[in-house]
Amino acid sequence: MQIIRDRDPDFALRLAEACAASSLFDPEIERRTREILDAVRDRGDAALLEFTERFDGARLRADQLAVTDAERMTAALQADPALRNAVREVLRNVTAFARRSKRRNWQMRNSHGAVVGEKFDPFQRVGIYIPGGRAPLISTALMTIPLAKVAGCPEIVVCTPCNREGVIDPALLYAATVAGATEIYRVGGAQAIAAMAYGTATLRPVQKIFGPGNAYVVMAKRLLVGQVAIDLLPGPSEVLVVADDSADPRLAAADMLAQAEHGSGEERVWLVTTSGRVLRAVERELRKQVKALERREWIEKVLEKNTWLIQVRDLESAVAVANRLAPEHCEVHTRQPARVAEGIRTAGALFLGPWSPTVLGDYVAGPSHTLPTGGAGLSFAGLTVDQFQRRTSMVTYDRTALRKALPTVQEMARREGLSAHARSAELRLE
Ligand code: HSO
Ligand code: ZN
Repeated sequence: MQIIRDRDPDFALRLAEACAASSLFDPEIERRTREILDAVRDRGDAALLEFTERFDGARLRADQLAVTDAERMTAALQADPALRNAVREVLRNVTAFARRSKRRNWQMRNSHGAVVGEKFDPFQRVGIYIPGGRAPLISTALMTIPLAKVAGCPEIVVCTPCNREGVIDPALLYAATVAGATEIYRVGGAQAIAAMAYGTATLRPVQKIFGPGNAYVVMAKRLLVGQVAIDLLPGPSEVLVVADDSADPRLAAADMLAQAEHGSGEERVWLVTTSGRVLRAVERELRKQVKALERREWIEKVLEKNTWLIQVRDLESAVAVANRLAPEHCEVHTRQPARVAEGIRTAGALFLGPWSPTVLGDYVAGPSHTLPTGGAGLSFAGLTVDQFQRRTSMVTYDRTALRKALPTVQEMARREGLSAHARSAELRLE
């Protein structure tokens, strides 16, 4: 754990360390990811099978890459009532949120009286990556696929790694199926992203790739922009707790430990507080609570290398620190959380007050838990349904409106020396 205070002379330097993620620009990860992408582009399914054996330990044939309907059916039959209920409730909140934020076609008249507007169409074929690794991320299936469904995407491809036996967790298969996945492939990592971007004999390419992943998955998405569209760059989990002296250190610590639990070893957690007492108490609570947790070993690694407790003079400075960190999740434990939250503009998701732990956003509240990490929040926002919608602008003029536009068109065309541009408008009014 690193403790830094804004009264320390080296504060700026140490804060910069607390901000600096990121595997996003790691040259070694970039080199290895490029190798994987090139192999899949050049050798298709054969490369997928090799990487699946090397990284997931499963020996598959090409005809086993796609999950069959029978497997999906079996998974659905295995799902017990508790799982069914949980999935239903998550879908309810996620779908309601997505319906609300879905973009709708609109029109208006511009200054010439012409009709201008936008229409939104779903992407026809989208690819969603669901990480495997240390836990089957059932919730990630429910925080991505339903958005594609609400947007109206007809083809929803899911890629997720299998275990050594070639098996995908049945609860994950069930959730992905109920959520609306139309195809599921047992392929993970950067190779899955490459397959969805370039296409292989088994897996036809998609138009846009969504979903979180490890450093290689995130790198693959970054490198393939242009070949496909991507959503954002969601990597290892992060949480920042902003606290004043009214905060309960037990809750702050518990929420920090939760996000440190994912097990990539790259999770990052921060506390920024105006209170020295709260800072010391959170430090104590972290050390105490971690002892009782199942994933103690992994979490302790995060506490050791990726945890910062930051003391600042006032809430304004706390907000400034939050904006620099651009945390994936930001919890506000202060007397007036709404007012503090107003100033925070770079967080993936904000959680206000003591009753709103990040886990609610991870699982059930409604907004997608697919959020920018590693400082990407400075330029990206979390996943929303409109990212599954492709926007087209539309313009309809009539003679009267065109006549009004003509002088400006002529002036612009003359300035740019593009007389054919002017001509195309003039011709219609002769
Ligand atoms: N905290 C993750 C989402 C998640 N948590 C899935 C548990 N399961 C996003 O950063
Ligand atoms: Zn989580």
